[in-house]
Amino acid sequence: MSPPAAISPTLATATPVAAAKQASHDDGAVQKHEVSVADMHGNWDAFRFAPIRESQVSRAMTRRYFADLDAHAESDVVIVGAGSCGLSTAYVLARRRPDLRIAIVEASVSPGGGAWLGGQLFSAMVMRKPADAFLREVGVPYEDEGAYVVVKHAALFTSTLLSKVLLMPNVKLFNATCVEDLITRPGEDGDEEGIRVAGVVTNWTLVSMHHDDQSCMDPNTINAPIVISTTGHDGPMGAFCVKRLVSMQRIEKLGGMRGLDMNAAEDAIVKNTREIVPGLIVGGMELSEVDGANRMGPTFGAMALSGVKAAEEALKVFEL
Ligand code: 48N
Repeated sequence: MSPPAAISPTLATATPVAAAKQASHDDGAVQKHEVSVADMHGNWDAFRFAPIRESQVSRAMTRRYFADLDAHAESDVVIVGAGSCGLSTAYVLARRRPDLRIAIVEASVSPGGGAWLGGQLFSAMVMRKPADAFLREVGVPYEDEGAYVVVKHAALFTSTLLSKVLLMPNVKLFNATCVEDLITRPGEDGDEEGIRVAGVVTNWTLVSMHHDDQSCMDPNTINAPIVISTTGHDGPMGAFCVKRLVSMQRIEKLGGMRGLDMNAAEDAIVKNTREIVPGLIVGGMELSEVDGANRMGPTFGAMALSGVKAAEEALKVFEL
């Protein structure tokens, strides 16, 4: 049985409001008039959406997703974790090098990590100067308090940054997707100890969470010469890549995040954002787990500027 002809909605089958609003011009050709919300006011009785077939929706989603998955199977950079540091990294990298193909792999359905609230469920977000420079670059409004600035809601920072990153044509966010291992290659002259990182191993997060209670569910991969890991401090998913380096004995042990000291913590994390092993750059709070840096608590300037630094470390590789 031949599949039903796909219904291609035309303006004629669109809402009568739209049809009625078709403008015409001198040569009699019908010019499509985009329906405005105002056109709908008072016309709800006649309101109808353009008809669609469910398969059109399915294909609209799957064609795009699998085209992205195919394109990003070979990426220039993979950023693991779309928290404030990972998103800041992506923003800087994608703007500086629009030719680079950047994949962001985020385990949660909702990117943004810990940056949707300022601290202890309070909404305002504090950033110490000079991180206000990053806010101005991204276009996030803030209140200037002298040595620090306050974004009235952390979600304003995260949603603005996220929307800018998602609009960049060379960036693809794979959310609800977990990095569950690293692709590695022998180090210089075949040194198995000195492995370099060459990409990531991924799976749907819901799958990664159930490896122990389901039969084997093998992963997928993304090859990339540079991986930037910003998976946050230790937790169920946090500090993933550096913990994996320890479990594969590529680094001896983790320093473990120290107690809260805002001044010490933020300077250290920005200054020490770096390539931990060839092919793997670590930034944000994941770095505190490597170096034993202090935590800074509810201030986010170091996350943004660690992202700036991580992007610059990656650019060094591509500008060699
Ligand atoms: O927000 P986080 O946890 O990490 P950062 O480093 O971007 O920002 C840290 C910041 O929110 C703080 O912790 C603040 C400053 N507090 C400090 C303090 O003293 O308490 O984002 C990490 C993201 C999350 O969205 C995770 O879901 C994701 O990484 N993630 C992963 N994504 C993919 N694969 C994984 N294996 C993985 N692990 C974590």
